[in-house]
Amino acid sequence: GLALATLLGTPAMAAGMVVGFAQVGSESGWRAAETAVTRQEAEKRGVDLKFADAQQKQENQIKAIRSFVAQGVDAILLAPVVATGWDDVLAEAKEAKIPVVLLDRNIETKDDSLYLTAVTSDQVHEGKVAGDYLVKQVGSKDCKVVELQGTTGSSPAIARKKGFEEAIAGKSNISLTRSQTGDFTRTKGKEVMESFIKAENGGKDICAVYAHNDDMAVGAIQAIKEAGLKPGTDIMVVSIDAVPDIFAAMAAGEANATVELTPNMAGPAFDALEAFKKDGTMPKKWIQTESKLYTQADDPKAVMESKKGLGY
Ligand code: GYE
Repeated sequence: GLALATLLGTPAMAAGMVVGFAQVGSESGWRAAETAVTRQEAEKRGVDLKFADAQQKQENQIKAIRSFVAQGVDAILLAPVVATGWDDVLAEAKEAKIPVVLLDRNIETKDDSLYLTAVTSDQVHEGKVAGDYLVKQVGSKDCKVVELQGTTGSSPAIARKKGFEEAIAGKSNISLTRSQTGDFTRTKGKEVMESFIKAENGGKDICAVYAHNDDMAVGAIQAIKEAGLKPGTDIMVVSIDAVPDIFAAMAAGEANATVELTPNMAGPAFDALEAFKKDGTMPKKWIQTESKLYTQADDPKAVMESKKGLGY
């Protein structure tokens, strides 16, 4: 049994591999699911996962990476909180011949050799998908949109803004009137939405809110309700991630659409690392995950149920 399994090489090719994971934090439901899936994937494959929660601070992630390098781990997973400022610490990992795989966020660097591959979605496209949906729903009526941005300086905040702006460019009836960071959290999403509502005639002048993630959208929904308006009808709600809570909101008619992002970034990352460790196989530089639009027409209750077990 054992010898055959070893010969076939199917299970646990990464068995014994020690992998450090420099995680952003636990700002969102999606993030918590990604952490859960990463732990599940590691366990399934016999990977010893060293987990470091950076509480949204780049300096903590840099410290975690330095500590992983000092421990001599076999590989590092990095979900970079912001896009810039990684060159020095990644050069240290490279020097120690420790491959780094980027998860869910991108970095800006002139030296692509500082990481093995990146498992991410096309974040500009996500913003574009959300924007295209809104443009279609709005038709020819006038629409003032407010935007809740993700963490300042993070690749999804930069790219999701860009993609959305591309979608509404040239539509003279649609304008982005306010845009501020809600740091990808429910609490800040709600707070910022409250201030938008105050500034826009008690919310009556707002036609739609575009949130860079579902958690901020859930916070915004709360703020809209407290202002005595109906989310989903008085103010449209469009966001990104596809966490179970947004499907509950869609089922209740309080959210309109979301763009799906898989929390399973670690699966493809470990696949790439296993192949690389085995015989030096170089993965594609970008392992792109899918971005699918869901609306109220997609049986949100059923989708919500189907999400359970995927880290949620
Ligand atoms: O959409 C958001 C999270 O980095 C793409 O981070 C990820 C984003 C995700 O906090 O919910």
